[in-house]
Amino acid sequence: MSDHLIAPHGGTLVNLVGDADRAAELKAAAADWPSWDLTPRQICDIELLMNGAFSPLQTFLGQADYENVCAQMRLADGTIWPMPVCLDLPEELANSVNGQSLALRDLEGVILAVLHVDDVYTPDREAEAQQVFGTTNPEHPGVAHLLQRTNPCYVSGRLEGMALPHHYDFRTLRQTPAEVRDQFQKMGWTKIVAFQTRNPMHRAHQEITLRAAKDVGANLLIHPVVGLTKPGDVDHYTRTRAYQSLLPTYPHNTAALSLLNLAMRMGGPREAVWHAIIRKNHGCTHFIVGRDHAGPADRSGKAFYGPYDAQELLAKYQDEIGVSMVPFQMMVYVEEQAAYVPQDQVPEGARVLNISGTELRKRLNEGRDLPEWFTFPDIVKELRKSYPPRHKQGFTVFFTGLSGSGKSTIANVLLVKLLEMGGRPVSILDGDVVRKHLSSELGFSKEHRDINIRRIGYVASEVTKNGGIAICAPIAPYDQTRKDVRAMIEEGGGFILVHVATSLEECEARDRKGFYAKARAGIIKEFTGISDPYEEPHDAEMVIQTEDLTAEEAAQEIILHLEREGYIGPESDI
Ligand code: PPS
Repeated sequence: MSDHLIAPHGGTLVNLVGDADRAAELKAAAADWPSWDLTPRQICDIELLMNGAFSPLQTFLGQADYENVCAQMRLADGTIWPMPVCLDLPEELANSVNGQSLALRDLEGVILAVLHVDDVYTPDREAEAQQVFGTTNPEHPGVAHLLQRTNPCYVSGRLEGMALPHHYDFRTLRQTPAEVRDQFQKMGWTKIVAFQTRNPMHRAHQEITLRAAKDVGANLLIHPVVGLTKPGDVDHYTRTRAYQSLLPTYPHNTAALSLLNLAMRMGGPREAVWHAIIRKNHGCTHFIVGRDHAGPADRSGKAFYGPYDAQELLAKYQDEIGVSMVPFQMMVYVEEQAAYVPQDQVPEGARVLNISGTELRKRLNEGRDLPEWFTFPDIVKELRKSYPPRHKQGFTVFFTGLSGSGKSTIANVLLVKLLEMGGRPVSILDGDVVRKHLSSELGFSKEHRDINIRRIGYVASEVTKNGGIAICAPIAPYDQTRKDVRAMIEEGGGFILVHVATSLEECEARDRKGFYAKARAGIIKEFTGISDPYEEPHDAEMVIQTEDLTAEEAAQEIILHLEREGYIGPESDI
């Protein structure tokens, strides 16, 4: 490691991965030890502990360090450390492994490390949320994770690494801090400004990074987080391809790109201090902090932190940490000057252009133009590949309604009409048919109905994610289950809930399968509408009254709705 590079936090770059002999020894011994399958968050944390990105941490925080970090942003020895990095376990396991060695496995069961546990404690997670995030509001993603998805006990002890988690994507960009430092040394870089991001970069970001590097006379490390970010963020594959396409827009040999497998906490000011320390460990001397750094907002759009809180906090600690902050105002495009300008330097009355993240998504969805002043053509190309306009996205039409309401008939007409149009593949998941194949062992209890609907939702979400059309037609009597399925499918495309609102009287009068008579007679138990509940949806995109419409007319109404919403249209393949 070069003497010319900034020293890591705490003075030494930690490396917890032992040699091959020790790893083999541990692997053999671990066969008899208790083991824990690490969560995705814990896998990110353990990678950064093992490779030294979290130097000087040598393991997950023990109780004394944890309490000090929460209360004072310092480890027990006084070193600045703003974010708890803890191994959370269920109570029973945590208590049973005290004084023992615990094998820590990845999602496939490979042992990554061994923790020799000698510290088990039960944190006050509400207090942690308040101290670290300044709130206990579960709309804050860091708080939600802490209060809803974190196990109740934390454990610590000596951590022995065996292997870093394996990544198969963008392998040349996945460097350890030691490898990043090596690269800087080879290139003769000593002054390096780091840029942290969890979003695609557009012209405003390029302008900020260029200016920052120029202002402090440094080289640039674009250091995006590809571990865990905020739900709803653009996936890291798309972002990384976009960063790669941006790199040639910087002066030759002045900018580098490397990926950081960090699990963000979205902790605003404390997170900014943490980010700066992590970059110091990668050999960076400067760190860019813009507006709203790692700061989330609540459901109403209100930010949890002030726009420049992160800058204020890091300003207080930067000298002690030894990394200089490069603060930036939000950059906006001033039309008359045809240039990006910090928001506080916009001339009076000048016309300012900006495209928000929401507006960007909307334009991508509608296949509308993204102007040259906003971003680069290659980045638009990458975003369009992953976020095609609606008429090229997959979607699910999810029918719900009583038995005999006409769901299957309308679904089958819709299927034929969509097939006639051609283009995207269409799959139908009809209630009766699914129960023959996918759910043949299930009955009609609430538990079984929920499993059935979640299976249908899962298959539909796969079809949708891959650009196809899924038509589902189960009864789906429970509101929460329908909502869960909607959330799952909307991650990868469109979801249109169609309530076939034929009344119980009408369904019973038709009684096409003779089931209602049997249900009344008590021969069929738990029959929806008779002896089992049906929760009417209040969030349906369409309500179909079959008393007034033929199945063909109903299907046509749905086609028109899909057209209005942009899922099918003149330029669409379908
Ligand atoms: S659910 O609640 O969504 O899981 O139901 P679903 O998979 O759509 O299955 C409904 C079909 O099963 C037949 N059937 C019953 N329906 C409701 N309650 C009870 N107890 C019951 N027993 C059998 C019925 O034919 C349903 O088909 P459709 O096409 O809806 O009439």
